[in-house]
Amino acid sequence: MIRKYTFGNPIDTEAVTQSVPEASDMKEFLKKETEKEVIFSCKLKEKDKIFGLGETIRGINKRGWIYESYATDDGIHTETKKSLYCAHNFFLIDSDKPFGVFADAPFKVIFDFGYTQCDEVSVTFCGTDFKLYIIEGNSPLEIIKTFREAIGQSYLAPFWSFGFMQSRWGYKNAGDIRRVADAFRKNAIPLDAIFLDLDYMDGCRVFTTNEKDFPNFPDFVQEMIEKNIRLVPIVDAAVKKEDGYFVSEEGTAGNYFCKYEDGTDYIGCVWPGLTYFPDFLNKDTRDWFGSKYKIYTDMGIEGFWNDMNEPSIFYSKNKLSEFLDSAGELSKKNGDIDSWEFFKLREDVNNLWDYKEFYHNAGGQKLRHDRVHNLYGYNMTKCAAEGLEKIQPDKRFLLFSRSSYIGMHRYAGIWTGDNQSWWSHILLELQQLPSLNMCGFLYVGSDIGGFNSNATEDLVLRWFALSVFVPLMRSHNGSDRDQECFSFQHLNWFKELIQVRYRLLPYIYSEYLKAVYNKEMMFKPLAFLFPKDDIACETEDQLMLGNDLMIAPVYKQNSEGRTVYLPENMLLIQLSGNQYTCTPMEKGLHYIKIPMNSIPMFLRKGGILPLADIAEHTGLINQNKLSLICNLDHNNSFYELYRDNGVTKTDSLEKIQIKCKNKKAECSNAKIELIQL
Ligand code: MIG
Repeated sequence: MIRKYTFGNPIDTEAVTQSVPEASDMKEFLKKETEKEVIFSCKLKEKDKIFGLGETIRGINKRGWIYESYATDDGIHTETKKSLYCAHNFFLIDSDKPFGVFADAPFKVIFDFGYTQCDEVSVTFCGTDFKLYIIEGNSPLEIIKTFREAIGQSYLAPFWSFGFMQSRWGYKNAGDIRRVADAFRKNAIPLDAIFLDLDYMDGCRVFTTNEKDFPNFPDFVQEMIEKNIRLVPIVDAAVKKEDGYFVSEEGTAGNYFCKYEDGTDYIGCVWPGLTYFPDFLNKDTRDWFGSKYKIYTDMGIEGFWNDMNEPSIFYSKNKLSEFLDSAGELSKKNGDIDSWEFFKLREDVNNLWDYKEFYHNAGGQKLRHDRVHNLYGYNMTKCAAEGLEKIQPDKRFLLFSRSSYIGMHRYAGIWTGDNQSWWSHILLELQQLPSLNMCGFLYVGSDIGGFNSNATEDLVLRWFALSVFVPLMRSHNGSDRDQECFSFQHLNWFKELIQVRYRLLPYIYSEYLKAVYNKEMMFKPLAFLFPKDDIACETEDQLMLGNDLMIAPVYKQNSEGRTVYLPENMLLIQLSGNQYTCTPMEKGLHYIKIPMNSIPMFLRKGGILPLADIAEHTGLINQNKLSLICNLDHNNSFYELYRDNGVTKTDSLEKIQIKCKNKKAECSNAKIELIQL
C-alpha cells in the first residue's frame, strides 16, 4: 500500500509514474513546519534497522549517521561524508511494522538516522513544496516491490554491456587505445568495450572529436568494431563558451543555457575553460542537446557515459572575480597575513561557485538552481535517452550517468564516481549494491581497482572478484599507476577472473532481467531473506545475488581467505577460468581459503547455477549450451532462466525452465544443450 502527501505546490519530478491517491493527515510524523523547512520524525526501537538511500557511504543498515541528499562532486568518499553524487531519497524502517518513505523533493533533504538522538529518525525537507510517499507492507521486500512498481521499470542495458570493459583517464590518443585493445586480444583476455575519456574531444568541447590525436575518428570507431570492441565516449554536461563553436552558438541563440537572475547566460568554468550549463529542466534544451548524440551514433557508437552532471563547477565567473578582488586586497599586505586570513583564503578558494546564482526555465517557470539541484544529472541523462530513442526507437544503448535522482533509473544506469584504491571501497561497493537496487538502479557498478590513489595488484584482483557479479563491470582509474590487468605481474590470474564473468553471464544477465521485469532487487542483504537469523541480519559483507546464490568476496589485504556465514546448508562453488570445485558446507561460520585467481559462491539447496563456455567477447557466447552445477534437494533442483536478444527493447523476453532430477537435466527450450557438471 502506498500513500501520497502533497505539501505546498511542488514541481513534478516525474520520479513516480503510477498514479497514487492523495492521502490526508500526516500528523503522526510531522514534527515542525516553518516557512523554510518541514521536519518529520519518528522513534526507533532498539532492534529497528534502516535500509536504502541508494548511493551513499557507510553500511547496508544506514542507522547511526546523518545523510544529506544534495548531489555533490566529491572524490573522497570517507565514512563521515554526507553526500555523494546522487540523490536517492527512498528508505525503509525495518521494525515490527515496517514501512518505506520516499522524500520526493528536488532540493536538499536531510536524513538523520539516529545521529542526533540514537532512538529517533528525522527527515528535514529544506523547502516547503514536495511530495512524501509512505509505503506499507509485511516485509522489506514487499515494500520495495510496491515502491519499484510506483516508479516504473528500470533501464534495460544491452547484453554486450555486461561484458568486461576497460577505461582510463589517460588514454591520450588512438595509439593508446589500440595498445590496450591489442593487449587484451593478444592475451585472449575477454573484453567488450573501451571507454573514451576527455581526450577524445577537441579541447573538451562536447560533441566534437580531436582530429590531431584521434585522426579519422569514424574510421577508428569501425576499426575497433571489427575487433568486437565498442568505444564508449564520455559526455560532460558543461558547454565551452566560445564564438564559432556550434554547440555554444546554438545554445546561446536558442536560450538553452541556465541564466543569471537578470536573464543573461550563466558562466562558470569546467574542463574546457569558461562554460555554459545547458538547462536540462527545459524541454527545448533537452530536445536540442539530446539530438546531438546522433553525431556519434552515426559513426557506429552504441554507448555513452554522462559525467560532471551534479553539475560540477570549478568556479563561476562572478565568484572568482570577487575572490580575486579580496585576494588582491590581501596581497597589499606583502605576505604578512595572519592565520585567520590565511584559512579564510583557503576556504574561499574552495567555494568559488554558488548554486543560488543561476536559474532554470522549466515549462515557463523560473526556478533557482538550488531549489531543483538534484534533478540536473537526471534530466541530462533523460535527455540523452530520449535523444537516442528518437535515433533508433527500439535499440538498447549503453547509457549511464554520475549524478541521478530516482526516476532516472528508467533511462539509464549509474557508476558510483571517483572511489579510491582503498580496501574499504571494495566493501563500500558491495554495500551500495542492495541500496541502489532498492531505488531502481540495477545497471550499476564502481571503478574496479579504485579511481583515485594508486592500487596494488592484490587489491585489483580482489576487486575483480567482486565485480564479476556486478552488471557494470568496468576497470577505470585516473591515478598515476597503471591499473589494467596486463600492467601487473599475474596476468593469468586476472584472465581467469574475467573468464569467470563470461561463464557466469547467463545467470547474471538472467537475474538482472528478473529484477527489471519483476521489480525486484538483484542483490539483497541476507537480512531480507533470513530475517529470523540474527547473524544473517548483521552480515554486511555478503549478499544474495538472486534467490539462489550467495556471494562473499575478500576485501582485506594479506588474507588468504575469509570467514563466511552460511545461514543454511549450501554448496560452495569456486570458479577460476575453466576450473571449478564444489564442496557441500553446513550452516554456520566457516573460514574459507580463497586463492587470488578464484571466486567463491554459495548455491542454496534446490538451486542450479548455469554456466556458459568461456568467450572472448559477449558476441561469442553460445547461449544454447549451458553447463549446470546443481545442488539437489531431495534429488531435485530448478532454475528459471530469463533471456532475450539483448539488443531490442521489446518483444524478446523468454523464460526457460531448467530442471535436474537425479542425474537427468531437462530444459523447456529444446534448442539448449545441457551439460551436467
Ligand atoms: O573532474 O573525465 O568521475 O570517471 O575519468 C574529473 C575525467 C572528471 C570525473 C569522473 C571520472 C573521469 C574524470 N571526471
